[in-house]
Amino acid sequence: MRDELLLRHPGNPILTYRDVPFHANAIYNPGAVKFGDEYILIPRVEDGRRDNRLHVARSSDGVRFTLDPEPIEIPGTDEDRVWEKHQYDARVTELEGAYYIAYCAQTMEEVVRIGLARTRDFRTFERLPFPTQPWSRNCALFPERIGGLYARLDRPMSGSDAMTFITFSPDLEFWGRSKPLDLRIETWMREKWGIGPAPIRTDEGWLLIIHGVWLATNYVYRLGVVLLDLDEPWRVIGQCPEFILTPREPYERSGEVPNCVFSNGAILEPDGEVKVYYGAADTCIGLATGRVDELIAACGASG
Ligand code: M1P
Repeated sequence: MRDELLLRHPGNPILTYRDVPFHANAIYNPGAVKFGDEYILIPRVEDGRRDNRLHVARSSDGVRFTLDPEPIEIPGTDEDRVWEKHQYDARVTELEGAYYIAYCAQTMEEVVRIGLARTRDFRTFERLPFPTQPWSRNCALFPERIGGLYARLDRPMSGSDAMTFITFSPDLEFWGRSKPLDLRIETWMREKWGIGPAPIRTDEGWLLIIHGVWLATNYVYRLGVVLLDLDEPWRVIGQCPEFILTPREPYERSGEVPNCVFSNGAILEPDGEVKVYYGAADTCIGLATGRVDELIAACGASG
């Protein structure tokens, strides 16, 4: 049934802990990208100790994925590794012939900042300097330079006043010129909001899927969509007032974090279909699809 702008895949959930080839608690919140003919997901896998690592999952059809048994290895110093007790919420951006993975890097004491890795083949990974200090989450790079500079989105950890900022860099090492995104806060996202997958370029603007949180007895996580100006992406030029996906199915309603749909990976297909991969209840992975023109139109712009 289609009651929002995104249509759930009938095979949902498409990945669960049963698809993990070792003792795991959960698999969710995957980054997503097309790599040649292959679909790549980079999910958050929670092992039997509940430690979080990033793995690569591969598919030829975008629905049936096989998970690499070993986590992604990002070479680094002992100092770097302090930040690798947990790695999660990877967002993948194809940029200038390489793939950049921005992820949450969290210490044993639960201090979290953004880590950044680069790959060209999804087999070996290279570490780049940490782009943020603590406390930062929900980060993705734009897939092209803006005004000659690399650009990223990220948000301080939490809280209803936590804003998402766009920040620029000449070299992916030194970052500055931060500007907040001027989003309108709707009721369903009143507690907090953050970005979803990396921004998707369209002729009408940067299509940005977001997540929004409402505090009922507990948090309820939903998905929404906005459109950013192509040249001045801190300017929101369209915003869908309604959520585009809300927890309804049993696997979204119940799990480690109930009533949660959270996406950090989407793929725009050549025919205009948008595949949105999402974590359901911080437990498993669902797939929902929409049409790019309908998502743009929902933001109040013509598609
Ligand atoms: O548990 C729900 C989500 O909580 C966090 O997201 P945010 O910082 O935006 O509230 C993340 O831990 C995310 O992975 C998780 O799904």
